[in-house]
Amino acid sequence: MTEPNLSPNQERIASDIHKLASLTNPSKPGWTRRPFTSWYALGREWLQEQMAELHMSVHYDAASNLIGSIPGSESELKPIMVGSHTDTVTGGGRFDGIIGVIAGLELVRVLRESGITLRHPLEIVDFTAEEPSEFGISTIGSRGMVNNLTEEMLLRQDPNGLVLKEAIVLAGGNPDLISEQARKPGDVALYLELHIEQGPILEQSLHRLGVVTGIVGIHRYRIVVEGSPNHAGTTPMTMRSDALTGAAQLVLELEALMNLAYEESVVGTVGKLNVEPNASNVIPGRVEFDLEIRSINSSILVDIIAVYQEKAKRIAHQRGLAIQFDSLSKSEPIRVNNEVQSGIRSACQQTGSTLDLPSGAGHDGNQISRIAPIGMIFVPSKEGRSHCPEEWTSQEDVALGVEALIRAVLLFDQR
Ligand code: HGY
Ligand code: MN
Ligand code: MN
Ligand code: MN
Repeated sequence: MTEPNLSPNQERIASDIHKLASLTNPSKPGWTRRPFTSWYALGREWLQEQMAELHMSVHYDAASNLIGSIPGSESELKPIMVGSHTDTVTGGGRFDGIIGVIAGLELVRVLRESGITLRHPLEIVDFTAEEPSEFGISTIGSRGMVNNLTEEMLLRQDPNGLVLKEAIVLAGGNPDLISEQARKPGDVALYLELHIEQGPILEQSLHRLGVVTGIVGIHRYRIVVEGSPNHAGTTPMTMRSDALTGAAQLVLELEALMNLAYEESVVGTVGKLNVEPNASNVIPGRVEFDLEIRSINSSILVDIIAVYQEKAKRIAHQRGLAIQFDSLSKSEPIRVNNEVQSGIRSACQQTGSTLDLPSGAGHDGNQISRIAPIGMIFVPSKEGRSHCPEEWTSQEDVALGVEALIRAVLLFDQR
């Protein structure tokens, strides 16, 4: 029997990427579609239309994830789930998350055009708010799908006073049903995600497909440094409790800690910082910043934060500051199980040159791995850039990744 034609349609994929890129906030840099915004709703409306055109049954689950599904020939089997996210960081690119959802649409189109019916039911998911949201939490939809959103998280407010619970309702969910509807271990046969690498390894090693071996855990904290606001001209240097110079020392202390040697790679970043009252002639009285550290080894994350908090206490004492640490969110590192890795590796090797590598980015797979085996395929990022307008992956590489994903779904569907 000749192999059916599994090659995805490059132009169709490119036009889908182009369409979603047009549904972004023009007043922001890059391609910005923040969760729970009108641009996000427009993007999801378009997605729903594509799913409906493919005769998928479309619904929003209790956590407001958008799900398109098609039945399999053996309805008693648990679904294979393919997905990612269509929200972006502010000033983000056109590919992060987006290619994984569009790959799901293209998978359904190729199955239809090749006359293939899977044994397993298939679900294509756009997970809500994978990126760190204004509520300080990332992977909101996939956390909700596996019942990993605490009541405290659901009651958090964004800077405009919107409560996360309300935001989920506005996005099509029903938070009161999250725990009742949550997926449990065994409810999903396998979760697969195609994603850009967002790093330089595939490009530098001249490989076109990546078999993801594991995903880092991310621990995020909000730190508030309280000093005393005062006149910038009349306050002697020896009489200041300057919240910003204290915060600056804390940021550099994190960098120094990250540059020490550990048995596994660790990275740490402060990417968001607010100064109050933020006036050139007032000694800053209060600084609030978000800090995150990432590693594939969770005990390193815990140890480093403990060391860092001790350093922060010393800096606070030396500078006459008060420092408060609040945990924003934690995701645990995960390893992709060997059976899934080998299935993905063989699907990729039938498609293009393949390399095993870990993910330094977090993904919805961190959450879904709590209830199902997960696997990921990477495609190269030009110069390793991501979370910026320069983020780029060629349409040939995207299409190759989609083909590898299609092959992986067919391979696992037969198991
Ligand atoms: O931040 C991350 O790791 C991912 O891009 N959300
Ligand atoms: Mn991202
Ligand atoms: Mn992503
Ligand atoms: Mn190789």
